[in-house]
Amino acid sequence: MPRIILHVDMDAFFASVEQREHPEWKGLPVVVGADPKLGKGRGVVATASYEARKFGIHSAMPISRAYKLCTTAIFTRPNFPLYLSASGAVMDILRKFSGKVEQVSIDEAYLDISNKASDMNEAAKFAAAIKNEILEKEQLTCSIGAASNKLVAKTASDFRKPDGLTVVEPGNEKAFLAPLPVRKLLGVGPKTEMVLEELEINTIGELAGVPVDLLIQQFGKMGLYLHEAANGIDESDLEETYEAKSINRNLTFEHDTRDNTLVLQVIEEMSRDACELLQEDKSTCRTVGIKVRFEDFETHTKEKTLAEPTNDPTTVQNTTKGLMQPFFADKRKIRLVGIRLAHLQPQDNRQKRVQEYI
Ligand code: TTP
Ligand code: MG
Repeated sequence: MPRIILHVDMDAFFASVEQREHPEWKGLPVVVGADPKLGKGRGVVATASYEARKFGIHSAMPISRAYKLCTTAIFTRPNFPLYLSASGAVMDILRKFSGKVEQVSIDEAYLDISNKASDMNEAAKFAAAIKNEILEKEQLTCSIGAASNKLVAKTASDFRKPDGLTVVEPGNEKAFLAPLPVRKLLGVGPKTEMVLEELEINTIGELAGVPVDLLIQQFGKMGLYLHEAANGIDESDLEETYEAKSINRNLTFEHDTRDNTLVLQVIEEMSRDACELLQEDKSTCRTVGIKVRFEDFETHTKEKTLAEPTNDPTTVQNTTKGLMQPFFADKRKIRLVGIRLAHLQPQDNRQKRVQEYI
């Protein structure tokens, strides 16, 4: 039975999160990166919204060049805590869909769904459900590739961006890759591309047709990889990554609400529930945080580092409720609240540390 692997990659990730937080930026060219300082700025573009890409702006481009290409774009500095929080929320969703997940970067992951789908038809439905949930819960789009291995799934997720879904049937791996330029093959950088170009090898299909000996002669061990990859062969398994050491609880209200008592009640319950988990696990947390999303999707997170690690529900409840208070001054209705307990450590850690000093 062929495996079924999905590769999920968020679209223009940092820029899309910024557009979500600033709905008035939706549909406009947004460039996340260094300060352009009216064209005199140093530093580079982290990413650009698809609207900005139409002007030729892309990741790693000098910000001064991006400014020249589109002076009217919205230039904004990166807000990493915000992207990490969005990334965590997306990864939480992916982990609900499959127990076997490999997070590759802040905005991409592989899922092995061999046990969840029996063919690519089912895989496509599964992928569509993931896209739906990420859009509904996080208001973000992603592109997904489905294939019998990681290499082809990753190439497929990039095939129709943004908001794409590309399925490669088992047996079609080689044919799918063949027309693409060699640069699209994972592991082929500008240097390898240049050497291949000199050999008049421009497409992956052409590369697949080169005898393996010749490639080994030219590239050493990498030659064998190039041969297999160009032929759509990749036996590598997922290197499973596990959730960061934190406990997260989120709730989207049935109806956006301005009922502070209800919000506090939810936060109290989530805090108690999370503390029970800590106690069962004989662990404590050092950092307590909350998340609030308003009706327009603007999202805020706030954290507090405690003087002492704890798993005491009252302490955690008082902290989360305290962090929540300033948000009640806002006139907007609340769409979602969440809590996060982080910097988890074993309960007896402190004792151990004390013993070390004796
Ligand atoms: P990518 O997935 O490479 O790019 P992207 O999500 O912005 O766009 P695409 O739709 O093509 O996937 O990278 C994810 C994030 O990593 C990106 O939003 C910003 C950051 N990043 C940088 O900071 N510098 C870089 O050079 C690249 C490539 C990405
Ligand atoms: Mg991406």
